[in-house]
Amino acid sequence: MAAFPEVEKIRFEGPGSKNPLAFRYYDAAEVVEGKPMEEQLRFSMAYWHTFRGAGSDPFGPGTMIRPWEAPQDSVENAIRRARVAFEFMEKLGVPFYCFHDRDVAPEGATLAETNRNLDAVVKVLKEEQQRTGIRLLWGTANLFSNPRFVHGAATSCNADSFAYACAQVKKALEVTKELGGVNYVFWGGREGYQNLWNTDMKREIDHLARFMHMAVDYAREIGFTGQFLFEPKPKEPTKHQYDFDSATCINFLRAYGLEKHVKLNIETNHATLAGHTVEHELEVAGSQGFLGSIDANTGDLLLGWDTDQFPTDIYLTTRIMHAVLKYGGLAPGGLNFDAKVRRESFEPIDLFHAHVGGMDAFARGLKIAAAIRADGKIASLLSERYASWDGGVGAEIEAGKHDFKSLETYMLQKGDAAPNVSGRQELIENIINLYL
Ligand code: XUL
Ligand code: CO
Repeated sequence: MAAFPEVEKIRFEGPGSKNPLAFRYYDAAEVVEGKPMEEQLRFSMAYWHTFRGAGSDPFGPGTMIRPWEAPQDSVENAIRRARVAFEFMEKLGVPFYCFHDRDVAPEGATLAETNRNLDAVVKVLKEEQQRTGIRLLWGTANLFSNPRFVHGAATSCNADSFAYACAQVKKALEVTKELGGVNYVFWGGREGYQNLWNTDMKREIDHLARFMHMAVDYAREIGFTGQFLFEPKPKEPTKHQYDFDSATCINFLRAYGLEKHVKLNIETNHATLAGHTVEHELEVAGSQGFLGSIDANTGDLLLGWDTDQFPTDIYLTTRIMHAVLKYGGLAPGGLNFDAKVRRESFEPIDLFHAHVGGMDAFARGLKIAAAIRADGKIASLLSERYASWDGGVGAEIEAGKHDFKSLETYMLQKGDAAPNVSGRQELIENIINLYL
């Protein structure tokens, strides 16, 4: 029986459509910068928010109406939920999904039983993937919900929690491979600290590197060829997460010899919690060759936590897609909606409204970013700004032909630096608004 009988397959109806269950801008087949939108955007649904998010917050329990859920979770319930998830994704027309191991199947009394539960649901996920053609963008392990990870997992003071985490990631990698996952994500969960007096930071970070090396080694051993991704987040749940931002993560990967194996999965709301914009984080990653994938969402200006809202701001999606196009696309990464409907939006249909809005906002952002690039006004203002490096002393410095002494001689002869020209920020902002 269908879980969403009132919803037909969501179709592209164009900007004039008033149908809330239609795309106005996302036309999967429309070619933008040489590729169909479907390939440029690589949308993914996050299983944890859309199919496990109950709507609880620190002040009250869940509110979501989900008729397919039994009061008590079980493998049978998880299998029914998996079928509903695929009905949802099929109707939405989203080509990928992502999950944590514990999103899709319940924990058992022992690790062995938990693994058996997971296998039973993975069988169904595989069947549904084959039936629909929907693919796994990435798998990951939940190393933060169970109380055994109260002090963290890979950075726990308890060696047994570390060992459990390794066993869990081993299984999650096997399952991700089994389902043809094209990436595998590490998000820190509780890898961080609340209090430095009880924390051996150096030892914990060394352990995190050991853990990631073991994952890379095991992936090679089983022939998993997906891309590893590390997801920066500065705080929440711990006061100070070790994977703070792009720059911190890149430094960690390079310091521990992981830079050839791991790229970054950048999330908008995590960037803003770090006091950055998401385009800053994308630029830091992209310019250093670490741009892997995006967790698409947004925070709230007036709320200081990870609200994980669906992105509907066209200016935001334009800036993100401009960075994505600049760095040659996201594949094998994608745009994963790590976003949840509000606690007050508790009906199943709200899940469709949320995703349709997010997909349309990104399709629009893609088209606007492509128009900005095609027009070239912003690009020429940028290259004019650096013109002094294209010839003369600038080009000589870049070519390594100078040192402090020769530059002193140059400046002593010249007397003073050439005058600066305006940065034209307001003009640039006005030009951007012409495309929106
Ligand atoms: C938490 C978060 C996670 C990761 C996957 O803030 O973003 O859902 O994306 O573990
Ligand atoms: Co995320």
